[in-house]
Amino acid sequence: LSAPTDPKRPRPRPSASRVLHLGLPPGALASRILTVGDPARAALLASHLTPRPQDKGRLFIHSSSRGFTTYTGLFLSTPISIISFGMGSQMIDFLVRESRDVAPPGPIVIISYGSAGGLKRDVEVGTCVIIEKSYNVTRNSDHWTNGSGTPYNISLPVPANPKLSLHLLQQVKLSSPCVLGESATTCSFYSSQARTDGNFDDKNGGLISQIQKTCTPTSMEMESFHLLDLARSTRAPNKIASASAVVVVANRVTGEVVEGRKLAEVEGRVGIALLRAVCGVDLGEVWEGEDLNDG
Ligand code: R1P
Ligand code: URA
Repeated sequence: LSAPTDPKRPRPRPSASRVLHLGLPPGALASRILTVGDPARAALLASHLTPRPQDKGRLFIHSSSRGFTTYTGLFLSTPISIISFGMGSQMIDFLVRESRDVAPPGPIVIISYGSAGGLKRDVEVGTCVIIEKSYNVTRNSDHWTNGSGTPYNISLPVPANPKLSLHLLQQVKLSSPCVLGESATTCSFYSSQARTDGNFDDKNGGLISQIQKTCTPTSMEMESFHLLDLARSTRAPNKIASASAVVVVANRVTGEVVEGRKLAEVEGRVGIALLRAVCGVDLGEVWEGEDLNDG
C-alpha cells in the first residue's frame, strides 16, 4: 500500500494510481454514475453503452478483487459509469468515497438502482419507487446486551436530491408504473426486514408495525439511506447529488411476489429510463441555488 501522506488524497491505495477497493485509476469514471447491486444487472445496462474515444473501441471494464465491477462508456454520446457493488451499506461507503477520489473534478451524480420489498398494499410488485427520503432501520445490539432501548432503532429521514428524484420520476413514468415514496433501509435482509427465523432470537415480530407507526415507507431495501446520507455530506466543489430507484419484487403486506419474466422485462425497461435520466440531467440544474464554489 502507498502511505496516505498527501492530505488531498488521505486514503490508502494499492498503488500510487488506483483506489484500494474499486481498483480504479483517475480518469476511469464519468461524472454520472448508475450503481446497482447485482453484477448481471450492471452487465445488462452496460450492453447499451458504446466505448469512449480514449478506450480504442473497447468498453472500459474493471472487476476489482473486492467485488466491484465498473463499466465506463457513452450512452447517447454522454459519458456514464455503471458500477455493481454487491450488497449493503458498507459497500456503498467504499463506492461513494473512492468514486469521488477518481471521478472528474466538479459535481457528480450517483443514482442507485435496486430491488426492494414493498410495504404498501396498493403498490403492486413490478412498480418502480423513486425514493424521496430514507430511514435507517438498525438492530440495536444493546437491547440484547442489557435490555436497553427497543430491539430496532429507526433514524430520522435523509432526503434524496429533490430535483434529481423528480427528473427520475418523470423519465421512468414515461414507460413504467412509477411512484415517489419513502424507504426503510435496513442493516439486514433478515432481522431488520422482519423475516422471522426460529433459529435466531431476533425480536422482530412487531417490527413492521413499529416502522409503520414511525413513517410511511413504500419500500424496504439495504443501501439507499447510506448513499443519500454520504452524498449530502460531500463538500463543494466536488458535491455528489444522489437519488435512488427500486423495483418492488415482493409485497410484504400482501405476500405477492413478482414473476421472473415480468421482473426481467421491468428491470430492463426501468434501467433504460434511468440511463436516459442520468445522462439527460443538467449537473448545474441539480444544484441550482447552491454555491458550488463554497467548500
Ligand atoms: C438483498 O437481496 C439485496 O437486494 C436489494 C437490497 O438492497 C439488497 O442489496 O438490492 P439489489 O436489487 O441491488 O440486489
Ligand atoms: N431486497 C430487499 O432488501 N428486500 C426485499 O424484500 C427484496 C429485495
